[in-house]
Amino acid sequence: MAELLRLAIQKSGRLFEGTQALLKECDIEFSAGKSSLKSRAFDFPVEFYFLRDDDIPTYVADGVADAGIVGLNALKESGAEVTIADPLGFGRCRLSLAVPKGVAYTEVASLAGKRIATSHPRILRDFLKDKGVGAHIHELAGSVEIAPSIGLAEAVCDLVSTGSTLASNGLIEVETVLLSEAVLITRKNLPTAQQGILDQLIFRARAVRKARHNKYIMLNAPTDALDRIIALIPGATSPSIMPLAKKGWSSLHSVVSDHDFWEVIGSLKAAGAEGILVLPIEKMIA
Ligand code: PRT
Ligand code: ZN
Repeated sequence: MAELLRLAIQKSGRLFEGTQALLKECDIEFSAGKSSLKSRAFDFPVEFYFLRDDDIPTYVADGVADAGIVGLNALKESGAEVTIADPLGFGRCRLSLAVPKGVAYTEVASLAGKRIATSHPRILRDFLKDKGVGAHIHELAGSVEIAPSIGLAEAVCDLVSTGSTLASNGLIEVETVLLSEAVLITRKNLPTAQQGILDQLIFRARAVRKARHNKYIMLNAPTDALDRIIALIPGATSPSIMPLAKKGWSSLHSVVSDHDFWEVIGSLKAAGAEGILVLPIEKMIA
């Protein structure tokens, strides 16, 4: 039987969609019935294990799965000994300390002797130790944000993305403990065959991620304005330039980062570019 990479992913929840979308863009597709625990990818040597996110780091560390996709927060909280092979750029959130509105807070030391509710006790304990602050950690499995209003704690340490959950519970975010995103993890001492499959997966994921952050741009400009325009969009290697039927004009194709995209477009127009077309890129290989 051909070698497979056993990849553990979240069965359902906040990481499932991002995981599936990334894999799809990598041309790795699978079907997952509601009750299935395993599934084989079409056209790629991966077998998926559908698990709860909290279990993924241990499954990988124990070698039951070869690799996994999990939030950095869940990985750190598990303490599992695995290797982070690649950050994946989705599932971004932060683990933050928050206190009720109106409570005096100046620094972490303000929490000395207080009770802090969290579902990330290990990360919080390490953070407080690092800051030299002694506080009581009250571990909760969920609904951490309601702890202060029911008198269970004076502060919380919880995951935040938009901040609306904290706000609607009258809490103010005061400190970032950890920045998190989905990461690809692997077990130690991956056999050569599985390492090869993992490398292909990483290669594809990077090409997809790079493409997401760049756009293909086509524009027309007077040939004598090209030097200024090229300086604005140097492209991956160098822009392509083609003469237009209109004398003294050229067409230029290049790649532009989404980072300062609108500013660059403004500068291109000011430099004489016309008929600017911007297209999404599917894959980008350096
Ligand atoms: O069933 P299973 O155990 O697999 O899932 P789960 O319920 O434990 O986890 P799930 O699906 O909620 O989250 C999985 C992972 O998604 C987390 O470990 C994080 O890495 C990541 N993630 C990203 C988040 C959030 N954003 C997030 N906002 N996980 C949780 N939240 C929660 C947060 O706990 C709070 O209740 O969303 C609320 C805050 O959201 P905002 O937008 O109001 O700030
Ligand atoms: Zn979970």
